[in-house]
Amino acid sequence: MRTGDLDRGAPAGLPAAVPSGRTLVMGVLNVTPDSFSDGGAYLDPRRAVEHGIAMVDRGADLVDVGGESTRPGATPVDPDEEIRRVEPVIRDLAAHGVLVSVDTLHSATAQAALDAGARIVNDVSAGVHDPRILDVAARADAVVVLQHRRGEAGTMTELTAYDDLVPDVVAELAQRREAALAAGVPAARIVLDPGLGFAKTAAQSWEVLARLEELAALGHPLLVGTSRKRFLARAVADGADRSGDATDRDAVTAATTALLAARGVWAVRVHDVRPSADAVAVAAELAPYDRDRPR
Ligand code: PMM
Repeated sequence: MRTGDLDRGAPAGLPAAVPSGRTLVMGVLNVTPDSFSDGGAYLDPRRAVEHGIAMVDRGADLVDVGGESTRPGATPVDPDEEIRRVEPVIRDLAAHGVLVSVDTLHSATAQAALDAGARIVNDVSAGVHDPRILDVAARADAVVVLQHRRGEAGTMTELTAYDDLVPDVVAELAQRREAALAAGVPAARIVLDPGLGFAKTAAQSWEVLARLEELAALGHPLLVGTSRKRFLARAVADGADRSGDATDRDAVTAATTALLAARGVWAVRVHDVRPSADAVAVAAELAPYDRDRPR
């Protein structure tokens, strides 16, 4: 683990106005009744758009809009309902000049989101759930985030038996990368994500987080989502996480952002934007003075 060791640049094809040379902060906007930390808060499209813009005002560089909860055991959502939730929100945010990604498993939702102005497709199944999503992204010249997981929301907590955790995660993501390339997504538009908390125990999530250089060796920019996840609970001081309120993990989330930004990941996906934007700024202030940093 060393400064800058995860830096693989930025994906191609994003607007020139997107900052470069530092880690980006992706704000989470869940337009769902049941997401684990903010479910139900932004089901009304007007409130969702207001929250998206407020996140940009607080330092988000892009906003990830999702209409289906990915938490373990969540109820699957029909793509028609998912489109009804996310499409108006994406259209409005894009019209305000916000860079938008869509967090979806479904090709129909990805298509509707791209038509509404999203530029990034974030699929937590990396094209396993609905392989046509990769064709949709390729045709639209979108950036694609391929996240590691096993199984579906209902089964993934049972699928944590790995032969060799980090090499297995890397090999499974490498296969998804091959599927994306075969669908016509250029390598330069692929971002990889280790999928912390997805088919991983708490200890496994910490280990993957510590060993991200093995994932970076595949040569793609990394997106990492630690925000409010259960595995962080053991790092919350004084057992303050006992309330079951996921916002108790916001300070620990920002601490992970500082480390990830120092290591040069492309982006972090967070709910509470301001502390992570500050953490990125801390890493950016220190970076020029680090004589070991790869350039
Ligand atoms: N985590 C959640 C949802 N989508 N997408 C990516 N690429 N990486 C993640 O870690 C990730 C994700 C977890 O659910 P939340 O939206 O309630 O935080």
